[in-house]
Amino acid sequence: MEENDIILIKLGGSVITKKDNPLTPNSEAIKRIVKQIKTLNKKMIIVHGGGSFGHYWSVKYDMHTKPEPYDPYGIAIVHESMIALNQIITNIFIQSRVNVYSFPPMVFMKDGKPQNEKIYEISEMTKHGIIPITFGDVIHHKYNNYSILSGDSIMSLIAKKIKPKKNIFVVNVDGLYYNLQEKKIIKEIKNKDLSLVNFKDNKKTDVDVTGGMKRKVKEALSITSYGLEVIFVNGLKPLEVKRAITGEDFIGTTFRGI
Ligand code: IP8
Repeated sequence: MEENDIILIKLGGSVITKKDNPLTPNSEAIKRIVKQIKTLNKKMIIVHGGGSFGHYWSVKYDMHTKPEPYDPYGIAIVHESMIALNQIITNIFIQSRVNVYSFPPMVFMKDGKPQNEKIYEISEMTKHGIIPITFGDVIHHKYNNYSILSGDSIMSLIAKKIKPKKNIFVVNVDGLYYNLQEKKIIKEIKNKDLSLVNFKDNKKTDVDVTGGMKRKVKEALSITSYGLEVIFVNGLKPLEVKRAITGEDFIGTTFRGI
């Protein structure tokens, strides 16, 4: 498939929820982003993360990205919390007359593998004014196994199939830093060589079961390997998000397609 004029956007959990407060959305941040998205007339697919909803329960019930027969109550409550967060987000979009259509990843995943026809079908919806929205979630695999599927992984598996021309990770920092002390942003990355980035001080937090910034960079690099562009931009600065989408100058990191 040729590169597609769809823009794929991941709204990070640390932007759309208050990560330090369990089960608390950051409704103001969501509203500000939606307000910017509304001004654009673009084909989009949106993915969102779990933040203090899905991650909160995943940690409590010791659930991870590895398929295993987890506690059924944990499976139920993680999924329910993601549906609840998704409903808060979709309501904000729809109240602003941005017509999102929501579905959990089980719609396009089977036994841990993406279902191509479903992903194409979802991309077709963008042609007629609908913005499909999905989210990181707990998914079923065969033999009673379940796993946490990160929204970041969803980004790369959708990107692989439909080749969106831009793949934007909306995060709670200004981009990818060389290191966390100086907070100097890397403006552009043109190859897979990230030896300049110091991930050691980028500790995995105890509230994130899917791997935080390191996982995002891994997925970003896999998306660039399909020849596609990836952007990291700060969702707490919604004007920058808009600029990143429209192609104006913006503060953030661009990973060029390789
Ligand atoms: O925040 C994880 O999605 P992510 C979703 O995109 C759950 O890693 C259920 C923890």
